[in-house]
Amino acid sequence: MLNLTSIRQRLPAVPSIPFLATLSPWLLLLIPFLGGLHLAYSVLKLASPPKWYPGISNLSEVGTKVKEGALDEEKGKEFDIILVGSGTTGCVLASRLSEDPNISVLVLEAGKAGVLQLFSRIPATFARLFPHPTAEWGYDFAPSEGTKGRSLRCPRARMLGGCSSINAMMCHHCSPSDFDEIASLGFPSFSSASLEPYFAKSQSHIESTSWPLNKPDDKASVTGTGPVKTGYSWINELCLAFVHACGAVGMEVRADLNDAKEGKGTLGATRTKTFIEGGSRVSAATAYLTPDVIARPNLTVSVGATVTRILFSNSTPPRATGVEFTSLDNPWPTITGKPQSRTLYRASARKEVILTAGVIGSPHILKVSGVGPREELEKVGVPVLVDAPEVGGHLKDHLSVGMAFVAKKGVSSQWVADPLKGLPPLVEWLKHKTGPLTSNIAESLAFVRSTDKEFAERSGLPAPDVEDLGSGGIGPDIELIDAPLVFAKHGTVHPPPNAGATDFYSIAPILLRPKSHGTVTIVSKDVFVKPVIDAQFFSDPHDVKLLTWGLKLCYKVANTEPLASLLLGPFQPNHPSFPEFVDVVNWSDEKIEDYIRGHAEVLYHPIGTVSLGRCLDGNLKVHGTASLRVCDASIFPEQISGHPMAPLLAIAERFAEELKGELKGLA
Ligand SMILES: Cc1cc2nc3c(=O)[nH]c(=O)nc-3n(C[C@H](O)[C@H](O)[C@H](O)COP(=O)(O)OP(=O)(O)OC[C@H]3O[C@@H](n4cnc5c(N)ncnc54)[C@H](O)[C@@H]3O)c2cc1C
Ligand SMILES: *[C@@H]1O[C@H](CO)[C@@H](O)[C@H](O)[C@H]1NC(C)=O
Ligand SMILES: *[C@@H]1O[C@H](CO)[C@@H](O)[C@H](O)[C@H]1NC(C)=O
Ligand SMILES: *[C@@H]1O[C@H](CO)[C@@H](O)[C@H](O)[C@H]1NC(C)=O
Ligand SMILES: CC(=O)N[C@H]1CO[C@H](CO)[C@@H](O)[C@@H]1O
Repeated sequence: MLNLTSIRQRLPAVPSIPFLATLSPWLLLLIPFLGGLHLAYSVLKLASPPKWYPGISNLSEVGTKVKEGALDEEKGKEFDIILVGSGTTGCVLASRLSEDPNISVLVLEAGKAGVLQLFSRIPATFARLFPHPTAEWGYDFAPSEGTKGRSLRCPRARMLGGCSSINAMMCHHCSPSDFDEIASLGFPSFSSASLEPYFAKSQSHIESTSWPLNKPDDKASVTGTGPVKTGYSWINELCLAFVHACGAVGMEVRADLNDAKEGKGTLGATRTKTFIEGGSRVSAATAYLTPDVIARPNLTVSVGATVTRILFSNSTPPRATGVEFTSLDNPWPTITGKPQSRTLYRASARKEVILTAGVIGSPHILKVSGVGPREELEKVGVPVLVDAPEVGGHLKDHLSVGMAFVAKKGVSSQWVADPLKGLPPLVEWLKHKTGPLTSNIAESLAFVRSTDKEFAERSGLPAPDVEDLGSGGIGPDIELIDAPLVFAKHGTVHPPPNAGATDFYSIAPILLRPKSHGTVTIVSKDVFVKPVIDAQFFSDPHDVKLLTWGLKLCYKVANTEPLASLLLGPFQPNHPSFPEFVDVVNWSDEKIEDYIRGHAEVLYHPIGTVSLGRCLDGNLKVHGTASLRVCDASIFPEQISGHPMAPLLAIAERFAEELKGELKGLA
């Protein structure tokens, strides 16, 4: 028999409210009003950025005012080292070089502090930062024949931390063979063995209780002592199922694809290790430009400072002696409105100018300063200091094209993207830094070699008829990533209300080793006119063929258990505001290739525009110049097989150590 009394006892006591009745009705009305005020106040307080020094924005404090057209010899405020751009590598160099009290460092960053952007701090909202009027540069790739005349977006951050403040926080060391390939070009200090200690110097891993699953002895093994914290935050069951479905298709399920010691390279499937600590993004700026670092007397970090050109001595070879910069808030005034009058400032470098302005910024600044292909510079009236034909060349990016599925009701994270249903997770993140917004969206990943005959046998998917372009003949050429919601058009589209379903899942192949490459070209001597960024996407047929195979592999994984039973079938929205998704079952290869050309987007990993060998020596010095170096993603001579942030942190750590030693010798 049911005992009602004991059930009633287990229920929480009903609060007694009679005292409220004794209050006047006016006071009662005040309660919701005050409650609302309190809620608004707490939300504002929780949403405000951490209170630490955002950088100096009064440029008179960091430079010396000069007239437009002043001679290069006119000096500005002096520092030993000037870093142009405080992005992923710039923050590492600023922090490490200024550890030596004998080295004074000036950092000039065009943007503002990344932590001022709430959507930068919340992991899952990174796609809200592009396009964005102040957080990024607003670049597009030039329309190209290979993409059916489409112009692809090219998000590049403009803030402290650079792209590490807007990226998807995936911590991947790429394939060791990528670095051994660079070493084999005559740059031994870039080998995987010589970089390994610097991965450990830049990162430290937060042990997780939620991963690895089912393999208690397997620890995520790359642990180090560095300021950049890595770990595992949020994973949806769809993305966990993806890892095991990859296993069932014939890939190895591994606890960590970054484990160089295992000697397996980066092949296999795993859960994404992320740059997230305590539920918030870890950027190069939050990790390396901490309040104690910013407080160093020998480090000056300025924000809102756009470098307009490098100053050179009148010697052979030309020596970089400093930079000119300005504080224009709108980076493109000559295009978007009336030209603003510019106040120009100068700072002088006793030792080195180092460009850390990224794949677009670094070649752009070099070119407007007279270091670039002669013909191109002369055409726009830039006096040629060094004829450097390869500067701005060999631009490559990772291309990707997604497919979407309808997922079983209630399993996906689609609801979090809904403006209304997404409010409670936002409040949860603001209050506790937990919940689904701590997801980096691309929650799991896998790397394969399309030309691997044994994999073809295991998976039953015939190998494509393409050249093996994996680095060193052992690296992967296709990566798969997924997301527990619809991710299309850079995360800007949401399923229409009449989509007939509420839950979705996306999966996409990434072309890791593209053959096509292009250029960054200037069309004006003014750094405030955007350069033409033309990657010549799909100009080589290899690339579209391999992505076709990648899409078929995605479909296979999605139709394999344990993922298959969480999905209801392909998603085909048939809605004008929504992209059509590919159908690899019913379409011919020609039709799939045409679809890829019409829908592929970049995965945000451009490289190569001021690369080792072509433009730089092994110490990152720009050929034909003195006291001028480049250290950012432009230096990669070939596309690396994965996500570049972790390798860039390691490369910057190694370079900082080398340069500190060099400068000691000079002193
Ligand atoms: C949306 C997105 C998602 C990504 N996801 C991942 C990921 O999950 N994992 C991963 O490993 N990688 C990811 N990446 C790539 C990775 O973030 C970049 O490769 C890396 O951060 C590039 O670092 P960098 O030092 O070369 O340049 P950046 O970090 O871009 O830094 C360049 C800095 O220079 C500044 N600058 C440029 N020109 C000037 C000037 N004239 N004057 C002053 N300052 C200037 C810029 O404002 C910027 O702050 C992603 C990138 C994007 C955009
Ligand atoms: C900027 O710094 C200069 C030099 O220190 C100072 O004279 C000036 O008043 C400052 N300007 C503002 C707006 O604070
Ligand atoms: C700084 O320079 C001085 C004088 O050259 C030298 O004695 C000292 O050891 C240097 N400090 C460091 C940390 O290198
Ligand atoms: C292939 O076509 C059939 C019949 O129209 C359809 O049911 C199925 O969903 C299609 N396959 C894919 C992958 O879209
Ligand atoms: C190289 C340089 O500028 N060094 C300075 C670093 O800061 C200390 C303390 O303020 C100065 O004494 C050094 O001259």
